[in-house]
Amino acid sequence: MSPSPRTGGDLVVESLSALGARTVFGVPGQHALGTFSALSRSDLRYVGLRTELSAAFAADGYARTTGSPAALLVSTGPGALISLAALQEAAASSVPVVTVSSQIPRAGLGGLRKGYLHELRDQRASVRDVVKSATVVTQPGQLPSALAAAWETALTPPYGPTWVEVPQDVLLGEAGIPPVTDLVATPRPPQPRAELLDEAARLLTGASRPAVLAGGGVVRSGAEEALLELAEALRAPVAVTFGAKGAFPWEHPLSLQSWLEDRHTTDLLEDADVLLVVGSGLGELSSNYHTFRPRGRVVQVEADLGKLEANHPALAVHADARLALEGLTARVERRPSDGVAEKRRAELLARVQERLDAQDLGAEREVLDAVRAAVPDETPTFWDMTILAYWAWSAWDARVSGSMSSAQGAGGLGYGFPAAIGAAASVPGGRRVLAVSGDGGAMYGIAELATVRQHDLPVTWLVVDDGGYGILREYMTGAFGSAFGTELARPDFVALAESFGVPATLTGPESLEKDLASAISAQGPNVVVLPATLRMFAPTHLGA
Ligand SMILES: Cc1ncc(C[n+]2csc(CCOP(=O)(O)OP(=O)(O)O)c2C)c(N)n1
Ligand SMILES: [Mg+2]
Repeated sequence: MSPSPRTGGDLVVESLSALGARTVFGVPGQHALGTFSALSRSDLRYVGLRTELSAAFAADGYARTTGSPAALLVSTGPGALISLAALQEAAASSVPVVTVSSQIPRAGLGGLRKGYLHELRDQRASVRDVVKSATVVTQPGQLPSALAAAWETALTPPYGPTWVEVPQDVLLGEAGIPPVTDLVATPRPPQPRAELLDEAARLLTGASRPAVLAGGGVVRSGAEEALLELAEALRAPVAVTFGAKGAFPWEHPLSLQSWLEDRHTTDLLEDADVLLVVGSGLGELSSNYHTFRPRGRVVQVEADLGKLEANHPALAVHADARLALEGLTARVERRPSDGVAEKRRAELLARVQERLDAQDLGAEREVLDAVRAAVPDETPTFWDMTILAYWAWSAWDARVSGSMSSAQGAGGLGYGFPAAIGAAASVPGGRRVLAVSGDGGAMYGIAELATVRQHDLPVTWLVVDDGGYGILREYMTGAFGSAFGTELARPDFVALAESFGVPATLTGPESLEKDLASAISAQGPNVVVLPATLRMFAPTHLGA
């Protein structure tokens, strides 16, 4: 039998391999079968999820854990559209995900309304608002370069999702060119301009109360070491945003940690005479809900041009965070420690604790402490939109940079479990990962219990079951006196997980640490269900 001719689908798979992909996530569809058939002939590992929402979240989790782009395969129309809510998170959190979507045959492109199944009038227009770039490939010979460009764009700071769509007949047609091996992507991070670094260094060196707010750009660019060096040189205290957990050592004498929803932290940052904001757009969650009013000079280092000065006037440095921090470290004058910043830091953290102590939040703090005690430092953790996660945004002491990820960028429910699946699949043989979801968010990805079983992925999934959309119940009761639409019938999560062949444990606040630790040290996937009604700490931005 003669070997089947190589197709456009082979070009997709060969190109992704040549660019460095090892694992691809996705869901097949009729128009995409050329790619899936080629996958079966390749060395790429395929992890199929049960919805495109979960597949795109898994790609996000993979990319955050590895720092490399994740490849995602989706099909035309509904498959493409369902992935978008998850890609919005990748866009908001600057995560490199390269999506290859199928399309209807070329004969129907251009809004000809021929009525192909899955047809959209203009599929690319639907995705454009979400992704960094969207390309339609119309000839097989275009595929390698189109994919290399998408890979490069995804990995150019600010990282983000990119999109290449390929009509069914291109995927099924002959490749027409030799196998793709020599294909490179060369992302060019934005370089800080020397005169801006000189000026920023002059301001920081001359500051009497410098401070730093470090955002997710520090993690994405691998600038943790440069951040530490700069902070120590300036003796400047450092707060990290929820997207930058672990970017600065939590217990460092200059660490303000990440209590950004606490007015005392806002006050300290506002009081800086020069505030360096690096890798953050100062969005809602990084500015105590836009109540932050810096009184000193702001220096903002940001790779995403549109976020520069979007919230506050600043010395705007359009640059990759690592390059800028290294440039600043080389320029600033080192100052000896006079103990002042350390003292202000200690006072701040004491005030934060006092504020918490004055509220009746013992149960919440114990649950979070139990999870922290059960989870090894280097274990990646993925948090859904649930009350325990909002606690973790502020209170979780991530001990390794990038070890805490959440949907804090776009806030889409259903992130935690599938993103953890992507991270667990990021090394051959699997890597233990923790996912944390509420009962509401758990239902978004519940079908992925089949995926962790099928691929034997070592995900430990903690489900906090409070019988409803707890945060909305709390908000509505607070705002309107009663809640509506927030109470949920839900399955017996333990029995349900077991029906998928995934071992599950029903725990309680007292046994949580022990049960979670033993789940984490077990083999394969497992679920721990914690029935508990947790509350949020009081906000400090209302009335500010
Ligand atoms: C896709 C999407 N739909 C709706 C929401 C609104 N939302 C935010 S939190 C939440 C409730 C989540 O409930 P659960 O997962 O049980 O967590 P809990 O608040 O009870 O801790 C909802 C519906 C959202 N963030 N994303
Ligand atoms: Mg709930």
